[in-house]
Amino acid sequence: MKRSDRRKRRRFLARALGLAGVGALAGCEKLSQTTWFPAVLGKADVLSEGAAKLVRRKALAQEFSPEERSPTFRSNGTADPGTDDYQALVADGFAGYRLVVDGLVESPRQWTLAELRAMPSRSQITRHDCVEGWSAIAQWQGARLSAVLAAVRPKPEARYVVFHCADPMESDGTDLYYESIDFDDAYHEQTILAYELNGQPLPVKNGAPLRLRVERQLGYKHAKYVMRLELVSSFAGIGGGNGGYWEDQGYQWYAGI
Ligand SMILES: Nc1nc2c(c(=O)[nH]1)N[C@H]1C(S)=C(S)[C@@H](COP(=O)(O)O)O[C@H]1N2
Ligand SMILES: [Mo]
Repeated sequence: MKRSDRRKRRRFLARALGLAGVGALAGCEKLSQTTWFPAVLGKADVLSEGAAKLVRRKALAQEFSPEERSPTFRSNGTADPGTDDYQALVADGFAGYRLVVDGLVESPRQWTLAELRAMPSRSQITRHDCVEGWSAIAQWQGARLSAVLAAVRPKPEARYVVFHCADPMESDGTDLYYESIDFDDAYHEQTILAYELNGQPLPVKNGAPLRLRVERQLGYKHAKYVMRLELVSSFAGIGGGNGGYWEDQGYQWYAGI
């Protein structure tokens, strides 16, 4: 191939890649004999890998039928936050509960449980997988996190949603459990702030009155006793700085199943 032809070919290939991705290469012959082809193909692989990852992040977790539900759904980690503030909430049936949503948002606000129940909702029967080696299938109903976020209007620099919980992890009442997810998961179809388990108000042992369900990830990401959502651009200054209580002990931040 003459050098000018090669240049033309390269321009063609660049355009084809830009428009149609790596599929556009199928009709080109003897491309692998050129020295520049492997480099371009390498880049195309990175591009399509990125696209595939996006598709995977949007994919739904498996859902089950009512008959497939586990006979019981156990509790793990905190089974009762046990603080005076939490006891007071339980005592009046969570009438005094407010979900606070603030941080990098245009209009911070609070929701009562009744207001959350009036938000766009979703019900789903999914399998919960804990790293400690147990799984259970249950039905969850809750407000779509996407609807809650739309109401507060995230600022452009917001990248993560941090879930601040009511339960202290130290006996002196400090080190509250917390977790975080990115916007791919926050806007995922199955990501809800659940207030019902198997058709009943969420029991205290499972995170009453509100817990996160983020079905594409492992159990420890599903924050229970959620009191506040904080939108942030980084985890610096929150807990140990790794985006979650267990992450601060060395667990992976992205715990995909
Ligand atoms: N606030 C809070 N959220 C939490 C935990 C916890 O101890 N505190 N434990 C996590 C872990 S490891 C798991 S497996 C699930 C357990 O949920 P369950 O108690 O409803 O079974 O909650 C997760 N969310
Ligand atoms: Mo877990």
